[in-house]
Amino acid sequence: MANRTDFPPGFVWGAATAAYQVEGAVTADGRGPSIWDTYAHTPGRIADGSTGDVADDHYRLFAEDIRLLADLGLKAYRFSIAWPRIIPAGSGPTNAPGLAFYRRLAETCLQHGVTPFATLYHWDLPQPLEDAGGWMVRDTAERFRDYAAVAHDGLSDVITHWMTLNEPWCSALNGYGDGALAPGRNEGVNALKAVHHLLLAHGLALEAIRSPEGSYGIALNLAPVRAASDSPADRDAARRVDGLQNRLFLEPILFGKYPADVLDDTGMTAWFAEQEDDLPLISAPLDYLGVNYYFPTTVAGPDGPVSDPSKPSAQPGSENVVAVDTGLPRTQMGWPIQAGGLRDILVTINEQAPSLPLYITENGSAFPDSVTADGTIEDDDRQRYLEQHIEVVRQIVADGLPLMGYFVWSLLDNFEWALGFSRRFGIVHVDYATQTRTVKDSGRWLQRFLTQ
Ligand code: PNW
Repeated sequence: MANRTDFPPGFVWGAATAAYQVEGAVTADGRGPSIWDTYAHTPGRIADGSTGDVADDHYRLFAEDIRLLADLGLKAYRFSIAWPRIIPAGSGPTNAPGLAFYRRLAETCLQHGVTPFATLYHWDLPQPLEDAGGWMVRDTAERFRDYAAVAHDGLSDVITHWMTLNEPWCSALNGYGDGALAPGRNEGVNALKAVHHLLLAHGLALEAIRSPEGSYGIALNLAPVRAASDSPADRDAARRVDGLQNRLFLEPILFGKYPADVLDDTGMTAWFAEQEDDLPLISAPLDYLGVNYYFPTTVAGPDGPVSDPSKPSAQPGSENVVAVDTGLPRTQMGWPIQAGGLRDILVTINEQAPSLPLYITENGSAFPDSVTADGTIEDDDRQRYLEQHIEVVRQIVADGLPLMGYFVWSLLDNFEWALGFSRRFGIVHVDYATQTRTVKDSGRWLQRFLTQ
C-alpha cells in the first residue's frame, strides 16, 4: 500500500469542487444567472427536483471549508470561479464584489498554507450568452477570453495556478448533444461545433492570460477505451469512442490538428476545415494537463455507418456502439471501478507528450454513506476506491511519469448536476438541512495517509 513518503516532497495533494455545485448564494452580491440556474429550475431536468440555489452554502462557509481541507493535511484547493459572479451579463461590466469573493477565498487558502488552483469555467455559462447562441457560436469564445482576462488581472497576485476549462467534452456533448447537462440542447452532430468553440475559448484565454509567473492548463475528462473483442466491429467501436472522448480534445491541444476519422464519422470535415486557422491558438503550449479520471470504458459495436446523425446523442458518430459490462464492481453512478485505468490513460498521454507535466485534477466516487449512531460516517467503499487509486498514483510516480499532483473529487458532498443531491462524492459529509460538515471515514483515512 502507498505511503505518503513514497511521493516526492513537492507532490501536490488537493481536493476539488466547482462553483455551482457548492456555492449557493446565486443572487448574492450581483451574481447574474447562468445556464445552470435556468436548467435546474426547469421542471423535470434534475432527478430529485433540487437546484443549486443553496447547495453547500460555500459562498458563506468557505473559510470553514478551507480550514477543514487544511486539517485533513491537503495542501491545494481546486475550485472554480463563477463567470456570472465576475461579469454578470457574460459580457460588459465587471462585478467587483464577485472578484472580491474569490480574493477572500484565495487569501484564506494561502493563510492555511493551501495553494489555490482556479478553474475559469466549470459549466456555468452566463445565461445571456446562451440566449445569444451559447457554445454553438464563436462569439462566446471571445467573451470567455475577455472574462478570463478580467478574472486573471484581478486575482493573479493571489492565484498562480489556472485552468481554463473543466471537461469541455461534457459542456459540448452533454450540453448540446444529448441534453443531459445545461443548457440541455439536442444539436446532433453540430454539438461538435461547441467542441471547437470551447477549445478556441481555451486558446484565446491562454493567449490573454498566460504569464511566466503562473502555471496554466486545462482539465479534460479522459478515459481508456477498450474493445470488447478483437473483432473488426468492436475495434472500430473503440476507435470511434476513443476518438470522441479523448482524441478530439488531445490532438488539437497537443498537436494542433483534429482527428480526421472523427470529423469524417460525423460528417463535420468541411465545417472544421473552415476553422483551421484557429488551431495554432488551440495548440499553444500548456504548463500542464489536468486529467479527470473516473472509469474505463469497454465497447462493442456493429461496423458501419452512424445509426442516425440527427438524433440527440452524446456520442455523435458512435450511436450504434454499446458499452459492455466487464463484470467490474461499480459505484453508485454505475461507473465501473478499475484503478489501473488511471495508469493506462496517463501512460497514453505521456507517450504522446513526454515532457508535459500532468495533474489528476479529479478522481473520486459516489457511494451512499452510512451514518452511525455515534455520528461517524462510514464509507468503506469510497475509502477503498481512494486507496486503490492512490496506490496506482504511487506506481505512476515511481515509474517516472511527470505527475505533479492528485485532487480528490470532492472535498464536500454537493449538487451532482442532473442527479441533484442524490449522489454524494465528498470525503466530507454535508447535512443539507443544517449545513453541518462531518469528515467521513474516507476523509479520516486520507488525513492519516497525509499526516502520519
Ligand atoms: C465530473 N462521465 O463530471 C465533473 O467535473 C464534476 O463536476 C462532477 O461532479 C464529477 O465529475 C462527478 O460526476 C463528469 O460520464 C461527468 O464520464 C460525467 C462523466 C465524467 C465526469
